[in-house]
Amino acid sequence: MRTRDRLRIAIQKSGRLSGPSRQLLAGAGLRFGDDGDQLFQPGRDLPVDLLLVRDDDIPGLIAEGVADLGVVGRNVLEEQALERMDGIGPGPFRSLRELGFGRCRLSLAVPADWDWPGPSRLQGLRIATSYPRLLERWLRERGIVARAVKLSGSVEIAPRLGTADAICDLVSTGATLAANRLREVERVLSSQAVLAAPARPFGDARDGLAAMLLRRLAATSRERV
Ligand code: PRT
Ligand code: ZN
Repeated sequence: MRTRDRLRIAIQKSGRLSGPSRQLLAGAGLRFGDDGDQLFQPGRDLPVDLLLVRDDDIPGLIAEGVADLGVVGRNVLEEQALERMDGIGPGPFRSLRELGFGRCRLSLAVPADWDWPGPSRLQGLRIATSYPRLLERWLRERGIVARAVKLSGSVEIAPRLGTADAICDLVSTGATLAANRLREVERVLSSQAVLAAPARPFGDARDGLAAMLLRRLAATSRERV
């Protein structure tokens, strides 16, 4: 593998995580030059550069070595780790630190007028989700055979459209579920933004830079207490 002496951190370009991710890095004393580039911003004082991308692309960029670290929801990181795993051996990513923002949960929800005797109610049904691997693992652990129907957006309208019976989607306030007459019944994953890294150390100057960043993040979170 090619050695590098600069650390590249990927964050979401625009969305729920982008503001808090920028604040986090600014709080750790990192400043980036904005030379009009929409994707790449070089570090001003330290050899730490920024990549601005879609959140879903972050695990793949880390796996391919294009980015070294990333700020991404545990929901996205774990789903893509399962996608890349062969069932044996360790996963491709490590989560270095929980970041305390982007909190949400991946939950199962059913039409509000259903009885809920428990997870077995899902047996044989179709469940719409953007997170089929996390859902399938949860179902498998409970011995339930159901079909995950992968949708990339508007998951909450699937039961009304008749494309699925239930959904498994991210929830924060619960307002979206209520507006779609759905009831949250089971939690599949608790999530928040994490600092993600490859499973193995870099073996060059990037390890020291990542350790410095972690020390600074620990110091700023202590100051906030
Ligand atoms: O363009 P890009 O792909 O980068 O962005 P995106 O649209 O895929 O992501 P974005 O910005 O919506 O979310 C980024 C990350 O924020 C997610 O991967 C989660 O880790 C985290 N997060 C936290 C959430 C929510 N809270 C959340 N509430 N992501 C999505 N939602 C959605 C949810 O899917 C549902 O549609 O908000 C709706 C539910 O919200 P409530 O408050 O009505 O329950
Ligand atoms: Zn996304």
